This record gives sequence, structure tokens and C-alpha cells, in this order.
Amino acid sequence: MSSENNYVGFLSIIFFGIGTPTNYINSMILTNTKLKELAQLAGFDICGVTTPDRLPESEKQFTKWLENSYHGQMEWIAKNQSRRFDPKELLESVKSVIILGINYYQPNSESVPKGKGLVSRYARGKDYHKIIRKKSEGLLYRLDKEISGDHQHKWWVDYGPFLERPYAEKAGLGYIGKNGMLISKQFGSWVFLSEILTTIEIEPDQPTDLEHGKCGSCRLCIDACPTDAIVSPRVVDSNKCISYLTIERPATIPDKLASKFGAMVFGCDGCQDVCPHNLSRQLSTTHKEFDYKNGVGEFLDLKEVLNLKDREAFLKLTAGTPLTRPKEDGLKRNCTIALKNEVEK
Ligand code: B12
Ligand code: SF4
Ligand code: SF4
Repeated sequence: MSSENNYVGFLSIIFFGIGTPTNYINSMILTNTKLKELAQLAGFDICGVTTPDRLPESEKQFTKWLENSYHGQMEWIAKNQSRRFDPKELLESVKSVIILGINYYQPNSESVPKGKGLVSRYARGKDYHKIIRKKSEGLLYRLDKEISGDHQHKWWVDYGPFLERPYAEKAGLGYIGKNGMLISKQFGSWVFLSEILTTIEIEPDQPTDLEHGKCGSCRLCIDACPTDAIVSPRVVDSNKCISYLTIERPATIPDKLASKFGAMVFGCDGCQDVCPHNLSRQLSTTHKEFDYKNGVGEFLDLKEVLNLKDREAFLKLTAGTPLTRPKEDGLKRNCTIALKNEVEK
């Protein structure tokens, strides 16, 4: 649901301790408890820490995923592989990997009104990249005040060449379910992830004790996926995934797949909606920025979108939200599909 097209731009705003030759960096220690306190003050709901080791199993799975072309036309994800696999290539003297999470859950209405298209939960309010960027800057400011001496950080949300879910699992934030989602103990899978790589030493968390259980024999998400995109546990074929097809704007969407979108016009929550770990944990977000009232909302009026006159009108509707991503023609294509699906229901 993201691209590294914007990666350079995003990197340029990454806070990066300036001009300290790596070999002069002092060893700095921060307690795990203090970090979590600072993360909470900065507005993050969950936080975990791990060491910057490589993750051979995840590397293997990622490589296999690319070999199977499950990334579709997201060519950017096949780049920077060595950096993606090794945090030290992203920050040479990295000592700790901090993973942060924010709950964005909000309930759905009982049904989709006629003539409307459904927007997935994560995209109803403001664009999370911007919101998390502000919170990350706030946390870095607090860290810099707390720890004296020279230290360096690099941080991303989503865009970076970084395996967010596997490191989140290793940092004890939750476990990766058969739907591929990182499922936290506190909020289920309705969390955005982001990370800070830092030269500060922080006592790591342990991979989760999984007190909230694993998938076991459950396969509700696999069976519920309208397009059979979960091809095996933890493996999603983007070519079939409604999220990819409606957000990343691939050149063509086969009719056979489009007919399974139902009313979805941006993203898809199907494999999360059915997860029993979510049902018992979903709590409405306390971050008003993600609230549907502060963005495009839960539904789009299909005809209104199709009648948008130009780019300016498109931006008036979508600016500051994730819905700018498929551009005007992509969003219109999605709405055309939803309208056709409504007629053929
Ligand atoms: C590309 C991408 C997509 C693509 C591909 C999805 C996919 N499953 O890979 C598309 C566009 C389809 C997509 C869709 C969505 N995405 Co997306 N996406 C990403 C992105 C940018 C990269 C993910 C990636 O590397 N995929 C490649 C696969 C191979 O890697 P992976 O899914 O992380 O899987 C690893 C583990 O499962 C691991 N693994 C470890 N042990 C084992 C063992 C076995 C046996 C196996 C098989 C695998 C395995 O191997 C894999 C590789 O390391 C991340 C951000 C990031 N930088 O990580 C966000 C991210 C994963 N997306 C996110 C979200 C919210 C979504 C959607 C829910 C959006 C929506 N509502 O429409 C859907 C969910 C679809 C789904 N079920 O995964 C969140 C997930 C948060 C969470 N709690 O998990 C992320 C982390 C963004 C963020 N910063 O919050 N996404
Ligand atoms: S996001 Fe939707 S289409 Fe993609 S794997 Fe989940 S249920 Fe299937
Ligand atoms: S729906 Fe079932 S199989 Fe899928 S992630 Fe949740 S617990 Fe695991």
C-alpha cells in the first residue's frame, strides 16, 4: 500500500544526527521502560525494541515472494534488497531497532448505502504517513533531550526498505497471522507500524510470548478473501489482492477479479474483519486525525467521483488523505467497478 517512489523525498526529511564520524560515537544507554514512556508521550500506542540482526527466515520468504512475482507491478519493492535485509546498511552503527504502532480502528456501518463505495478503515481520515512523521519527530526530540552525547537515528513509516512486520514480531509487538498481518495483543491487527533505527543502546524486548494465542487451525481469513489472494498462510499474492488493485493502480484489472470487489473502492479489510483476534480487541482509535470525519469518510459517492471535472476537483476531495495515491483515473476506475458490481448484484 505504499511505494518507495517517494523514498528519496521521505529520506530527505529523515532526522539524521549530523556530522559525527561513526567511530567517535559514544555508547549510550536508555532503559526500555523510559523509551516506552517517551513513545507514549509522543502519541504512540505501542512500542517494542529489538536488536539489529538480520532475519534469515524473513529474507528467504521475501525473496521467494518476489520470485513468484507476487509483488505485481510494484517494481520499487524489488530494489534495495540488501538494505532491506540488513539494518546496518541503513545505519552503520545501529544498536537498537525501535518499532512503533498506532491504533487506527473505527467501526463500519451495518451496510453500504446504495450508490456508495466503501473505503477501508486505514484510509478514512488523514494520511497516516504525515501524522506518524509528526509523532516520530516528537519522539526523536524527546530522545535527544533525554540522552546526552552524539547519536544518530533514521526513521521511516512504510516507505523505507525495511521489513516492518518481521521486526515488529521480533520486537514483541505481536505475531504475524495467516493473513500476513502483524496482530498485536492490545489492538489486534488495526495498527500502523513505523520504525526508528538508533545508535542508542536500549534493552530489547523478547519476541512476544503470544499470550493471545496464534492462528492454530483457524483459516477464516483465507476463506473470507474474496479473490483468493492469500495463497498460503502469511503469503499474499498482490496480483489478486483488492488492496493492491484499488490502491496501486496496476495497468489492468481482469473482469473476473473486479467482479469480486463488491463495493470496495479503496483498500480492503476483508481478511482483518473476520479475524477472531481482532473481534475481541478492536478499540476505536483515540487519534482524531484518523477519524472518518477528518478525511473522505467511510463511503464515497460513486457518481460524485465519476463526475469530478478535473484534477483540482479530485484534489479537493482527496488532498491530505491516502486516496490521492491511485490518482483521479485510478479512483474513477474503482468507482466504475463498484457501480457495475452494484448493478449486477
Ligand atoms: C507492499 C505492501 C503491501 C502490498 C503487499 C502486501 C503483502 N502482504 O506483502 C499490498 C498493496 C497488497 C498491501 C496491502 C495491505 N497493506 Co501493506 N504494506 C506493504 C509494505 C510497503 C511492504 C510489505 C512487504 O514487504 N511485503 C512483502 C512480503 C513478502 O513481506 P511481509 O508481508 O512483510 O511478510 C513477511 C513475513 O510474513 C515473513 N515471514 C516471517 N516468517 C515467515 C514464515 C513463513 C512460513 C512465511 C510464509 C512468511 C514468513 O516473511 C515476509 C517477508 O519478510 C508494508 C510496509 C513495510 N515497509 O513493510 C505495508 C504494510 C504491511 N501494509 C499495511 C496495511 C495496513 C495494509 C492493508 C491492511 C491496507 C488495506 N486495508 O487495504 C492491506 C493488507 C493486505 C495483507 N493481508 O497483507 C501495514 C500492516 C500493519 C500490520 N498490522 O500488519 C504495513 C506494515 C504498513 C504500515 N507502515 O503500517 N500492502
Ligand atoms: S486485503 Fe482483501 S483481497 Fe487482500 S488478502 Fe486481505 S481479504 Fe484478500
Ligand atoms: S483469521 Fe484466523 S487464520 Fe487468519 S490471522 Fe486471524 S486467527 Fe489467523
